[in-house]
Amino acid sequence: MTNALKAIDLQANTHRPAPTPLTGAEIIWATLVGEGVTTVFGYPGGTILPAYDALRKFPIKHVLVRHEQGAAHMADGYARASGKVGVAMATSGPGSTNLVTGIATAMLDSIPIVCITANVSSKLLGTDAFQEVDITGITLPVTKHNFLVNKTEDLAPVLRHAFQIARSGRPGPVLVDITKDAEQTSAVFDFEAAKPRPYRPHPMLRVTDQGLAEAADLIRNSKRPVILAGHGVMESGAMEQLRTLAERAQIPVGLTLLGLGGFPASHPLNLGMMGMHGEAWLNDAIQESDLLIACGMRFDDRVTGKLTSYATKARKIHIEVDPSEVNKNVKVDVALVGDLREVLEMLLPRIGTRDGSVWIKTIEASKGAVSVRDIKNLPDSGHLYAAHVMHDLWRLTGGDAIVVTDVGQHQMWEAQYFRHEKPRTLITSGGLGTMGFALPAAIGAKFACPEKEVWVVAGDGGFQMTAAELATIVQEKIKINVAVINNGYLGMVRQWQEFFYESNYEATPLVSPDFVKLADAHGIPGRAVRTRAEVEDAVRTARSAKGPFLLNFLVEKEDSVYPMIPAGSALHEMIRRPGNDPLEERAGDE
Ligand SMILES: Cc1cc2nc3c(=O)[nH]c(=O)nc-3n(C[C@H](O)[C@H](O)[C@H](O)COP(=O)(O)OP(=O)(O)OC[C@H]3O[C@@H](n4cnc5c(N)ncnc54)[C@H](O)[C@@H]3O)c2cc1C
Ligand SMILES: Cc1ncc(C[n+]2csc(CCOP(=O)(O)OP(=O)(O)O)c2C)c(N)n1
Ligand SMILES: [Mg+2]
Repeated sequence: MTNALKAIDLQANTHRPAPTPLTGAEIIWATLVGEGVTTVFGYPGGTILPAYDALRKFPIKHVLVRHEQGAAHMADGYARASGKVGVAMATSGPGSTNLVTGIATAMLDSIPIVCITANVSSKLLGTDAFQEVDITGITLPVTKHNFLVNKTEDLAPVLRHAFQIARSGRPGPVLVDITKDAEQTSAVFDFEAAKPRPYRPHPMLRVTDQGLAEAADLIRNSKRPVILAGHGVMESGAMEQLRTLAERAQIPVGLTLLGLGGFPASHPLNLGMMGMHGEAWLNDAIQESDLLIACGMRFDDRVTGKLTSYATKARKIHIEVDPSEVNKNVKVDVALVGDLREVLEMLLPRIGTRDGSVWIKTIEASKGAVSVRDIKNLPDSGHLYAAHVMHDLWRLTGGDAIVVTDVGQHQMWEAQYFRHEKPRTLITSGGLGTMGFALPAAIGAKFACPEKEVWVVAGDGGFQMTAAELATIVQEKIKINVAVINNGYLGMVRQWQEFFYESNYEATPLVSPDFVKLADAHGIPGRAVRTRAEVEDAVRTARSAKGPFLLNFLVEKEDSVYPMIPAGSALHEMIRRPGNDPLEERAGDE
């Protein structure tokens, strides 16, 4: 057994082994092992070679990506699917700058990842040496924190601190940049001694008795309450507590895009997604509400529309872990600043049963005919709509799959028509809205949950941004199904051009390769799907294939996502689907 592996034994923690001298390169891996990391996503190069050279001594799986952006998205997808910290690695210069979009994507959605980059040797720093960039400077605004390490003895404490920062409080990405000489020289490795000081919550994190009492009073006296549940439900693991609150007080629940799956789609109190492309009845209910209970959501502009006319009749309770989010976009009456699950556990004993039936019936009535129309029963017009594809994908997988979407119209149709029952089954870039996210993030999700069925749902535009990662799927021999929603356009931008720029389709018609042939070039089977009648068999074939499978859905080219609140308009000022269209805005249940 090498010294390095002996050092890893200390994970067992049964006794404290003697501190061991290791090279910096070995310390990186030994610390990752100690932190419980089993998989990293990365791409090598000159300055990070010492670390790659030491990798063979450690029980860590390295996934070779095709572009470092893919490594960051894979780490992100791994974190979103598992709730653990994802890890990406890159070399100096272009390797590290290629990570930036992936880091910003994780930052905007509060995802815990640690990115390890190498830099030139410390004596060359600041000399414009070959492949030198100031990656800590570049990523300062898009990381929760970052470090530059140029001393081997600092490596273990800094890396351990990085993991603590990434996963504590409001999670987020942390970057650790390591000079080449710090990888090459040796120091004593003592995992236990490198433990960071215990995480101390922000001093403003406090939930007072008075705050809890005020919140309970508001809930008791409210006639038209709505719970707004967000991504924080998943991040704090508060699904049960949220459900108890909703059921006990009979309060309907609306979800943000990133909150989907935090409350079961089939639950009678679930009103679906709120906001720009959310359910009309939910947006109307928010505008009519007298009490909003925001749980782990940050009142994003896609959610509120025009702030001055947002839910003006409602008092507001905000349960949120990051004090800087409170009163940022929407002024609230009661702020309970802390971890959502803990706060709900403190609040629930004060919540009694309520009769919410009048308000719930009012909302039900506002759904009108839309809620009872079943998309499957609409006559087949010969056209294939993305909505059909999403609905069938949900039906045929029994909703029991992880769906990783890209960004655009297909992302919104997925949110509307695939009904997520469980947390962490929708993985999507919400805050940055990063095209190219889906394929690499799905690879990360599959490594996190190898037993789960994983589907990529991507547009023809975004898929081309990171399609090179098909080769990673093949090299790693993993089973992922890919659904390209191919409308021949950068569809979401085309929709904005149609609505707001007099249908001037500048730079949005898109010529694509034959995606089935592209898959074939990678050794991945595929099929083009042109009609609704073919969807079911195609999905079944993809699911039953042993390896990855690609479906190229050639859908209606100029369909739009409805409803839509134009940017800057009030929540109730929705553009609705024009009448007599073959598709209703929303499908009802089966
Ligand atoms: C094309 C496009 C269209 C979109 N349209 C819509 C739309 O129609 N509707 C919609 O909802 N979104 C839409 N989005 C997504 C939108 O931009 C935001 O990403 C999303 O609304 C944010 O949801 P969130 O606030 O729940 O999650 P986040 O942005 O992740 O915020 C989570 C909040 O929870 C807090 N939190 C984290 N952990 C905890 C914890 N343990 N305890 C308590 N609080 C915690 C965080 O501090 C943060 O404030 C769209 C995105 C795109 C790309
Ligand atoms: C990296 C990046 N560049 C540009 C955009 C702006 N944008 C948002 S949606 C979209 C169109 C996406 O087209 P496609 O992938 O074909 O999906 P569709 O909307 O057609 O479903 C564009 C260009 C973005 N979100 N991300
Ligand atoms: Mg498209």
